[in-house]
Amino acid sequence: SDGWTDTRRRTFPQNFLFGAASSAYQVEGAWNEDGKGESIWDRFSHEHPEKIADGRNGDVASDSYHLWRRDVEMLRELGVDFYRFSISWPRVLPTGFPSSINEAGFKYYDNLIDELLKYDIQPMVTLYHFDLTQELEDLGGWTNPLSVSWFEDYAKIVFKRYAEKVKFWITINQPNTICMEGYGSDLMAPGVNVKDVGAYECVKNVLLAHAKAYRLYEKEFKKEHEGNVGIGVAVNWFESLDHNNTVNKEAADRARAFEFGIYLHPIFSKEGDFPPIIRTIVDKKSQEQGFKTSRLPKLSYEEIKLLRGSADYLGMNHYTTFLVQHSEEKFESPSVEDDRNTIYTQGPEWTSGKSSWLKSAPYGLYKACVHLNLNYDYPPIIITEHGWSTDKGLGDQSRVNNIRAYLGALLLAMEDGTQVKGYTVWSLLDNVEWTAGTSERFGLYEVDFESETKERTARLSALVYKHIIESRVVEDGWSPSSLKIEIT
Ligand code: PNW
Repeated sequence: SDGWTDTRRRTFPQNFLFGAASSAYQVEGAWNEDGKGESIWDRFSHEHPEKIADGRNGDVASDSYHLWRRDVEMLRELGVDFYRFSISWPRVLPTGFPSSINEAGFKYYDNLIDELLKYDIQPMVTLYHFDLTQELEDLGGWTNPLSVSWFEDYAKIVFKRYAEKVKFWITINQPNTICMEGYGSDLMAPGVNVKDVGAYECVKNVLLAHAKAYRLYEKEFKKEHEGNVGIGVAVNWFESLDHNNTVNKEAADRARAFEFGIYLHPIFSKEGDFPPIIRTIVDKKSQEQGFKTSRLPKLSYEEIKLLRGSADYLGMNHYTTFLVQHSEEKFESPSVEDDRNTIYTQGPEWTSGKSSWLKSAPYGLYKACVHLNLNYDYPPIIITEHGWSTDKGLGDQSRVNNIRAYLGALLLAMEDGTQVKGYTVWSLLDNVEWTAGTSERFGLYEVDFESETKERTARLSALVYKHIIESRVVEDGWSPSSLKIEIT
């Protein structure tokens, strides 16, 4: 058999962890309640309502700030081992600085965490999922080298408060989104669009912020509390459009380096530092463009050492695959796009999610795992996000197909030695999908955003996921309608 069509029954090991995810801005709402500070997404969505597809922003969102009991009830219905959620920095430190601590904000997370533990669901806490305080942004945000210590100070307060109860930590979610879209474009908050040096300054600072938080935990909390600290990186797969075309194969190498190698190499490679291919390209371009120093900042020997090995596991966010070509057309210069110089397409035959970028190509997850194994020597991995978008509606057969297909690919990757400890569905419930508003639904549970009560209802995929968790099996051709499952 060719490995892709074989129907042998594979099972997830008993100690494999299944979970579901969300993030603060996307679900909490209560944007200015009980002393919460303003975040860059509050500012961005209020100043640019035209950028939010259906105008629905995070002001109320899924109202999880008030409905957390129901959220935990849903997690119990699913039977998950853990819940990945993020702490809103501006909710707990309204200015961003430790000089002002919002006890009411912390109380919300106290309640959520205690409720989870009461039912034996492990909290997996993301410290930063895109919602910087506006006050820190006004000081330059992630382009200011001081952001490293701002984040470290914040992390220390949160570690102190929850080290006893939280054993899984993610420092920062998706540096590529933060830096390339938040600073290198106007697509995501803060949308400052500093294409020349901003995005790379951000990359360096975000990486160092992560590493400082990791070392802090290692030094002050690890021994007593034995938690695991990782970073969340978008590791989608990037495949050359054709395989007998050297130019496109090199373009795919560049795509992988610029999309995720730039974050993984400093942390997970033996040598550390930025990937040589990026150093070479950006140094050369910078010189041609008349910069005195490279637009890609240098890492000092100390910084390289600090970063290398600064993760107990890789939090891998994987959604889709892109086919890569070398670009003949010139991009705006200077910019990261121009440095990378690639064009992405996707297979016309691949099933489409609701999001324009989301196509189903499960072999990409397998290949991404093999790539990580070869380049970073079989790193411990938790899939911290994978998911599928649909319209609203409960009959989400396409999500069921997608999750089952990707879990099947994951089992193959594990059979070939990939060290995967757990898997997380994005998302537990419908939420505010950044600039897509609520026009793209990722939830296992539907949220009725029209209603005052933001009622949640299980979709078909919730029932299927529950069954997968229980049985540890993903069967091809398995039809949920043939089973009588009840949500309890
Ligand atoms: C993630 N891609 O972003 C974010 O971490 C979540 O907050 C978000 O809700 C979720 O995915 C769904 O969009 C991504 O282009 C954005 O492949 C884009 C991609 C992947 C992940």
